[in-house]
Amino acid sequence: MRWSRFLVPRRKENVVNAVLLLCCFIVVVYYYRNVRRINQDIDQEHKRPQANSGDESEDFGVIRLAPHVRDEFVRSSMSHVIPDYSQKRDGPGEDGKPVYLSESEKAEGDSDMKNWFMNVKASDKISLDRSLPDVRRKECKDIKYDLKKLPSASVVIIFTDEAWTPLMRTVHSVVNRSPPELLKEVVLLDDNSQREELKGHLDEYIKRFGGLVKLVRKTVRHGLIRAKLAGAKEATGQVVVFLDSHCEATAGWLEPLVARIAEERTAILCPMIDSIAAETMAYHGDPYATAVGGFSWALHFTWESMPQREQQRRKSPTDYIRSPTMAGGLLAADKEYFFAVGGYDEEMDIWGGENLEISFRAWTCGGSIEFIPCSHVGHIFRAGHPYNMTGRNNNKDVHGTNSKRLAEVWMDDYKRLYYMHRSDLKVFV
Ligand SMILES: [Mn+2]
Repeated sequence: MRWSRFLVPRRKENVVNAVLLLCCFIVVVYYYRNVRRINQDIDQEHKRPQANSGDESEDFGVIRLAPHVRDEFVRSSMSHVIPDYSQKRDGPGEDGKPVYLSESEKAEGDSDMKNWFMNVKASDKISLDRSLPDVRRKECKDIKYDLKKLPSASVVIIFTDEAWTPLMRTVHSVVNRSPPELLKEVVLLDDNSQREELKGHLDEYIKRFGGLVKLVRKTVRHGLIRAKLAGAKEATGQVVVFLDSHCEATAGWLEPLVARIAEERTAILCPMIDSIAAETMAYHGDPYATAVGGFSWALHFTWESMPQREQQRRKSPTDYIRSPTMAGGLLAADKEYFFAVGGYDEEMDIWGGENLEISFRAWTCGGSIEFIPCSHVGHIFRAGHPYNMTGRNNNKDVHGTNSKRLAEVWMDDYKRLYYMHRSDLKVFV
């Protein structure tokens, strides 16, 4: 009976004691509930990524959490459900199959090919979560990564007036197929899009990712190159990965990229770029990597066969491939290193030439360009550009003027070979 006087306090100090005890009790219960839930989430995501409903995050902020635990909270408030790809999926375009339009839909598809250089109508029929073939070689699938020891990555996707489904399928594929331990965030950078559905609707839509997908808007057109720099500055992961806004990431795409950067931080990496047909959205990947990037003296990208010395240096088909240049915009780099070498040239306008420029820059500054054969990302190859490609001062030849900058900065006397092709650019500054 002696302890019961604490429960039924008669004296003022005992009331205070009881209140303090109660407070301690509440704090302990809250803490226990949170830690247990975080552990459950982590367990669940290790087994099979499964999102929780978004209504459990009301305790967030009560307790100070380490950053990695806070990231888990972001994920636990995600209402987007990551599909279980071990189950067979039915529907148009599943498993990367082509979509053929019916007679009545064909006219719309044809006009999409003229306006968008891709069949948006076909893309719209396909699930944003569609399954894809795993085109990696067996040796790639056998590699085990210690995810806890690898650096985290921010995936930066630049878009300007991109069609909705290709853009969102890019985002879905990254969220669905990146290990939660490695994917710090997706940064969507809107380079001054004008289309209505990319405004408020997009803000609403990405709420399903519970903060994992961040949207940054630019209200003045930056052009791809400056927009990428702006997007990379927003990234908080150790590794920054750029993807185009019409890609699909496949199983195991991210692990080999961050693993190679953990090993060699001065390497700038490209995944294998598989093709997604612009007309049917059919996915086609090649597990055998045999080419490296080159360039012509007009400073256009070319494919070259892998030199013999590189073939001899590589011990396994999973080894990285050193390449003089890279094809386009899909790359992964250590963020600090990327900015230490100056990033992209911010005076380059809109698009074009930056892929060769970053290649010359990397090799000249003691880094390297490497292709990673175990990382596969699909890309819709279009026959043209569906958006405005005019640079500053009404410049209609941004590829030419960008390449001129590359020649002047990095090519010393060899720049004369570029001017042999582009004597028209020689006199201008
Ligand atoms: Mn592209």
